[in-house]
Amino acid sequence: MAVDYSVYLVTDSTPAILGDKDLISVVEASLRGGVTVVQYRDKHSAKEDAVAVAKKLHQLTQSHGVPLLINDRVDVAVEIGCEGVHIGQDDMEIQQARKLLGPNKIIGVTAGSKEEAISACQAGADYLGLGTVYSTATKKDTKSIIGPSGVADILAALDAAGHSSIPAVCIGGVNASNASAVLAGSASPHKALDGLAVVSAIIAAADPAAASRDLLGKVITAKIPD
Ligand code: TZP
Ligand code: MG
Repeated sequence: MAVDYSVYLVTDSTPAILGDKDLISVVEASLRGGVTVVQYRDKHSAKEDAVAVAKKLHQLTQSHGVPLLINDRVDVAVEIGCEGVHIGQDDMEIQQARKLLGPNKIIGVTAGSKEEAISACQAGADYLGLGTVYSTATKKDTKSIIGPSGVADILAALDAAGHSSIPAVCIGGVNASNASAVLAGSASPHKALDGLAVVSAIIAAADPAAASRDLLGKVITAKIPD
């Protein structure tokens, strides 16, 4: 499956970010605005509640032809049959997730260093989430803040190690105001980012459809060769 990683929405249902809005409506609006991947990230709900939300999200994403990935919870992804998972360095081993999901599902992995990025590629990751780019109130336990230049260093190392074809997005404090600078500043000579992953820039936005459209426009502009 060819996936467009241009604008990758990661969900958050905590009141500080979602406010009093409804997550399903916000995701629906973001899909209308053009997000290209949705990751359901929910650290708190019991499995049956997470499965119920994930099923609703999957109906929506399927109707827009967009993949739905589940953060951490491989069991939820297996149960609802969505397109894959996103796992961090402290979550399930990539090989174990692959065994549970099968060969055709998407496994994304967070990497904050060259070593983590290359070893995720070697273990069979389908794409990488690089970061944390900027410190963010959305995730306070981030290990390292690497900035766009840190992302560029990882992309260059991936290219040098023969992994130039792995898709990569970056995450952490990215929004419409810094999107163009992040995309430009994180590009290495032979490998650029495929897209931007955001939580609050869309979930906390007053108009999530407009926020998604705005980000997509910036990514498309950055991808047009000079
Ligand atoms: N992983 C690294 S930073 C982050 C995650 C899930 C949160 C990013 O949130 P925001 O609101 O886009 O800064
Ligand atoms: Mg995780």
